[in-house]
Amino acid sequence: MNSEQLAWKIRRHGIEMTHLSGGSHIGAVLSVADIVAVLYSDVIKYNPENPKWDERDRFVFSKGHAGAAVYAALAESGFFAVEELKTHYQNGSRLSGHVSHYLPGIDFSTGSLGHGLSAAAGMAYAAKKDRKEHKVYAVLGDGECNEGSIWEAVMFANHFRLNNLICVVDHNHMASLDFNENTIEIEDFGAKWSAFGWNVIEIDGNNHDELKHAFQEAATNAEMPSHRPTVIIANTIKGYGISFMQNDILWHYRFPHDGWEYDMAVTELHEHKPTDVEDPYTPNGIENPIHPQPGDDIGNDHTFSYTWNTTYPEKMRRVEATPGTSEREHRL
Ligand SMILES: Cc1ncc(C[n+]2csc(CCOP(=O)(O)OP(=O)(O)O)c2C)c(N)n1
Repeated sequence: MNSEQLAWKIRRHGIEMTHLSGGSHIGAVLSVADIVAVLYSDVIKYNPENPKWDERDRFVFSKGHAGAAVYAALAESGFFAVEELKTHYQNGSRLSGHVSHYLPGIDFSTGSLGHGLSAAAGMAYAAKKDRKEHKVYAVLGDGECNEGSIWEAVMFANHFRLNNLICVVDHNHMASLDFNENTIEIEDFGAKWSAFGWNVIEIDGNNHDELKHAFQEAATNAEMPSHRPTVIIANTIKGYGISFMQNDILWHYRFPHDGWEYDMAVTELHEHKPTDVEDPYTPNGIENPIHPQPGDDIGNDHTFSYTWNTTYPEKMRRVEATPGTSEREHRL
């Protein structure tokens, strides 16, 4: 399966898994789907027959709340039956809401944000000590980078010159309740990583060509004498692929409900289905989809504030500061 096909599958499974379970984080699954798809189709060395294979690349999915994306990639890569995806979030399921290492193919349980990069850095350090060739990949959320522990790990990785560590930040500019810039300001994000000694590559994280080039560049960097760890800042859109979920914070926690929400999500996915991909749930899409009615809550901005939004024109991104008030004070 190529990366575009896998990304579509991840999105389709994500819609079904959150729909069936009433589970959260579909927006986060959709933004990271392309990153995870490219990793599993083109980048990470793994063996589903032998998940603990010593030479495998290690993978830490630090934004563990979007676990559905990884579960879908693992099932589609042969680690367990695709049918099991339907158990996501159910009592007794191995597919817990947040990523669990009880599942074959998962190296580290996550969900409590801020810990994944420390674990990944430790794995990369151990690989160096043991003179192992494998690499360690970590995927973080940008809101997650509010956690101080991230920056300890960033310094540790630079100090020990862990160029076998490749971190991808899903930079969708949103956290759980609002845009990052209205929560904790993180820009100039790339400059921060660079100041901490990392090799920084900034790309469109929903573009597979750019992702593949970035991973190649990171692999080349792993051979370089400079020994700097690499971060790929992957600019993405939260909710990417479903028009009414894009850049709307509502879909951090809301799941696609019965009716127009589920029908429209599946219908939109089918409009962009790559060839030779089968939908295991609704093979021909939705026959008579329910459409949103005029009074339905669609296309509204559900963030707590709207001083910054990638889709807003420049002049609307900041509330006009009144004389004598700094922009930051005004935002508060
Ligand atoms: C330590 C910790 N605090 C709070 C949460 C609750 N929480 C879950 S997702 C989330 C937002 C994460 O934002 P980001 O890292 O940008 O990921 P995104 O969903 O945008 O991909 C928060 C605060 C958590 N899981 N762990």
